[in-house]
Amino acid sequence: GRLYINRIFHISAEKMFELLFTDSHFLQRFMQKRKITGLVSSPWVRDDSENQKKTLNYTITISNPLIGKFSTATELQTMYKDSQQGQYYLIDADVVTHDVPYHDYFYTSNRYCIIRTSKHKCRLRVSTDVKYKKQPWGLIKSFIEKNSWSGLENYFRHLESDLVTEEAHLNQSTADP
Ligand code: YK8
Repeated sequence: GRLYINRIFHISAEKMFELLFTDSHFLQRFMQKRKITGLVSSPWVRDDSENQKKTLNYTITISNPLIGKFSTATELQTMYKDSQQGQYYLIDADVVTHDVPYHDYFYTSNRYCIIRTSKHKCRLRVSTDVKYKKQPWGLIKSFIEKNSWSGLENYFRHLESDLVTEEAHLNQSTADP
């Protein structure tokens, strides 16, 4: 796997969860900028193992002539039961892109960890793994990985920088003179 974000924000853990995992204005704006459209999401539902699950469906814009322009995607988010509101949130988000070549071979698993470090601060860690449902040929595997890592790197770089901007906005009104 790869670690894409690992930093402390001057944002409470609860607020960070709200920004990333609810229908927040931040997420709406971010998706709009990344050209992710048609978002339909289910509410959180508790399953037999006490974890909470939620499904998102959306269309991503790829604009790579070799791959295509768009793909529908399904993201299954699992919030583990060890999560504690305002303290600690552990969420796995498994993303399947349905309309890209070799879509039946792989999916991406993103792990989001939000840890309260003080009343107004949290650490956000996001790590990602490309997972296989069936083993592809070596050449195809490296093709999948090259494209996935570059797409993910780009996505999370933007997410981090937008969070830094959001952090500044959230704190400017409350900052000490
Ligand atoms: C989520 C992983 C792979 C996929 C893409 C597939 C190319 C396949 C190439 C062939 C286009 C928002 C990605 C990056 C699309 C975007 C996905 C996002 C960023 C030739 C093998 C969408 C997080 C996420 C997870 C997986 C990403 C896809 O919140 O390269």
